[in-house]
Amino acid sequence: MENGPYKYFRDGNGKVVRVIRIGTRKSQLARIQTDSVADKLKELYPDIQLEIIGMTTTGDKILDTALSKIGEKSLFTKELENALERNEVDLVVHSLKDLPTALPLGFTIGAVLKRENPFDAVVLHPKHANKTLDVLPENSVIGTSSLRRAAQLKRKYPHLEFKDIRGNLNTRLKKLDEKDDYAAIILAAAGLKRMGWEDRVGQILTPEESMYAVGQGALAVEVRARDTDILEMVSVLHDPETVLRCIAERAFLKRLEGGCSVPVAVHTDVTDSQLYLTGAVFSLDGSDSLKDTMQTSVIDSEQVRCLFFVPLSKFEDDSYTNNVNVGQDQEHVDEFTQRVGVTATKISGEVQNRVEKLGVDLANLLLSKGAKEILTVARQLNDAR
Ligand code: DPM
Repeated sequence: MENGPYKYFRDGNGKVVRVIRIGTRKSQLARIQTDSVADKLKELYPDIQLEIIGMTTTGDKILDTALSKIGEKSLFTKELENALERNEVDLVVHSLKDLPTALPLGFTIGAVLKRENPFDAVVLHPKHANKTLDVLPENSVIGTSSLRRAAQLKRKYPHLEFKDIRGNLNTRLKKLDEKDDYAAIILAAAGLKRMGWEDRVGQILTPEESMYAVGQGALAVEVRARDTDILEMVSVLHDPETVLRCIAERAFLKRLEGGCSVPVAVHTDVTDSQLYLTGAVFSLDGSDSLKDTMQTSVIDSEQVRCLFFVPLSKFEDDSYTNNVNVGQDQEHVDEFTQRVGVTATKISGEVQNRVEKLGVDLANLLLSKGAKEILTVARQLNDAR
C-alpha cells in the first residue's frame, strides 16, 4: 500500500505498518554500522519494519585520488542525501566524522550514538608484527591519507615517511598485507573494532602522538529536518555525553572553517560535570602547531541532578517543542533547532548552547594566535602536491 511519501504495508494481522527505509553505502564497514543502528531501532520499536538500501557514492567511485585533494566535502554523503530528499529512504547512517559541520538545508543529524574508542590505531605489516612506530626502521613508509594523522606523526616520528593510501578498509588492509609498499597504516580504532579486526591493532596512539578527528568513533543518523516522526523515533538513540562532546568539537572545526581534510585534531573528555575540549591545528609537516584546552560545565542550571536532559517541566514549555511545529518556514526551523547540524531536543538546550560556544571560543583563541595562517598555508601546500 503506497500512501503519500511513505511506504506502508499490512502485517500478518492486517495491521498497517510503516516501513522505515535506511540508506547506506555498500562498503562492509558502512553495512556493519547501518546494521548496528537498525538492530537498536528494532529492539526499541519491535513493531516497525526496516528495509536497508545500499547505494554507491562518488567517494566510493573515485578511489585513486587522495581524499584531501578531491575537495568536495559531501563526497560520501550527497547521493544518500538525494535519496533522503526524494523520500526513497528515511534515514541514513554515517560516521559522524564524515559529515560536514553545516549540513545542506533540509537535513539534520537526528541521533549521535555512543562513541567507540575515538583514537587512531597502528596496523602493522605482518613482517613488523609486535613493533611500534618508534622502533620501525628508518624511512619506513606509513600509509595514511589523513593530513591530520600525517602532520602529528611526522612531528613525533621524524624517522618515518608518509604516503597516501585510499580505498575502503578491506582494500587498505589488502594493500598493506599483500605488497611491500607500507610498513604500517593508520586507521581509526573504532572502524577496526566494528570490522572485528582488533587483533590487527598493533598500537593505539595516545593524544600526545595523535589527537583524533572531530566526531571520530561516533555514528550519526541523518534524517530530513522536517520529518518529525522519524526525528522523534531516532532521538532516543542519542548518547548525551557523545552529543555534547561532538557539538563542541564540530563547533570548533566550523569556526576554523575546516572541512574533512584539514590538519585539525581534537580531544574531549567529560569529568566531574565539566567538558574539556582540547583542539589543535598543524602545518602539513607538523613543525608548526597551536594547541589549547578550554572547559565548561555541562550541568543544566534548573536541574542540577539531571546532567544533560531537559527538565520535564520544560517539555511543556512551547519553546522547547516548537521546532516540531509544522508550518514554520524551513530556514527558521533549521536555524532554531540545529547546532552544527545536530538536533537533540531531549538534551538541555542550555547545555548544548554552552558546549557549542566552548568550541567557538577555543577556535577564536587559536585564531588569535595565528591558526588561520597555519591552515591557509597547509591548504595551499596540499593543493600544490
Ligand atoms: C575523514 C578522515 C578519514 C576518514 C580524515 C581524518 C581518514 C582518511 C584516511 C574525515 N574520514 O581522520 O583525519 O585515513 O586516509 C573514515 C574512517 C571512519 C570514518 C576510517 C578511518 C571509521 C571511524 C569512524 C575515513 N571515516 O579513519 O580509519 O567511524 O569514526
